[in-house]
Amino acid sequence: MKFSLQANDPLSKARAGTVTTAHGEIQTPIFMPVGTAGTVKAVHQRELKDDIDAKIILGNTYHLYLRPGLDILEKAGGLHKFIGWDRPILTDSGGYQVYSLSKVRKIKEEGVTFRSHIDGSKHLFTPEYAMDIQRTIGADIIMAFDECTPYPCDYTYAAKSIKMTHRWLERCCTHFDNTQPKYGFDQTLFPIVQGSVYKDLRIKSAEFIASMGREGNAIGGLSVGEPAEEMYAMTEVVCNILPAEKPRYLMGVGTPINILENIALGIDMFDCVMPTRNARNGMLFTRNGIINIRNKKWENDFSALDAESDLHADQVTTKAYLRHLVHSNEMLGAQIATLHNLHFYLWLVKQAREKIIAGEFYEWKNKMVKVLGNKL
Ligand code: PRF
Repeated sequence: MKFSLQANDPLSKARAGTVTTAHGEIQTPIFMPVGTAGTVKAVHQRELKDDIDAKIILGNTYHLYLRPGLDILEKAGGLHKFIGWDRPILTDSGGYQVYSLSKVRKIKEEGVTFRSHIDGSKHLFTPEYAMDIQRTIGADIIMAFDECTPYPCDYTYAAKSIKMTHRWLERCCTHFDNTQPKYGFDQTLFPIVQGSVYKDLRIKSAEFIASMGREGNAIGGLSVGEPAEEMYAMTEVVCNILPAEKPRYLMGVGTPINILENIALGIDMFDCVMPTRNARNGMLFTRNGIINIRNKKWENDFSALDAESDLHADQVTTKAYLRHLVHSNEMLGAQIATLHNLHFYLWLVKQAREKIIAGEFYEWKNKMVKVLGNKL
């Protein structure tokens, strides 16, 4: 993997860069649609490519390991081949998903024991196994096995937790560096900063993560219920420590406003289920604010979702029709709403990049933050 910087915004810490992987280039800042179980829910791979030009998607170790399982992924020749996607993929390590989804779990030094949310079967994820699984899935960028602390989290627990996450990281790095990719292309491992909302713990963790000298770095444990101002304060502290010449990935963030504010603090990569999950409930993100398309107010609105959008579905779908589809729980409603939201998120980060290159990011960001919070 390679990372190069094209521009720095003069009035903020925002940057425009390029990540180069074996499956192609990603211009940053970037948003990565979440494709948990080998599918970005309700969107076909051809639409991801041709309609919204997604440059990289995310997969989840936890889900893919449980179903379809490692045998099938390996027989397929890895996740790219299995799903028919030849652009970059990033996989999360399973750490976070085990905490948020599985039934029973025990966190020990060795790893995490959990029961599958699908059939109740018992499993153990260790840092080494998380590397092996991600080698088998075959993503371009794989994540370290960490503990994402909940919010709120007392200081003593958070302090103990980062120590374990750091020991786990050393095990991840050793094992990753002693194993080979399975499908003939390079993979890279990103470590994850933790430390809850405590500045001194975040500093300690960021210094440790930076010292590992990996090709990119991530920030976890945020957007777990804390006020946005606390998230920004932590991102700022951590970005001051993580090396500028490597990409910075903020995990699981966030709203369009969160994304813009974190770009201003030096973040390059984002993922979040918000545009896909909320689409399925009728929440649409637009350049003028948020719409709930289920609202009666759209019942007789026969105007296009967005006549000026370059997304075909935005031009040809009326608000009244999408309201009807979502209201009736029609599958096409989820498809159109998801495509719309992902297109908007990708438009937003692309605009951000253009503004950074033009030296106009800061002012544009402040203007956008004002309108994006509107409820239409
Ligand atoms: N760790 C991992 N994945 C994550 C997170 C984390 O802390 C978060 C937190 N927002 C989202 N996804 N491994």
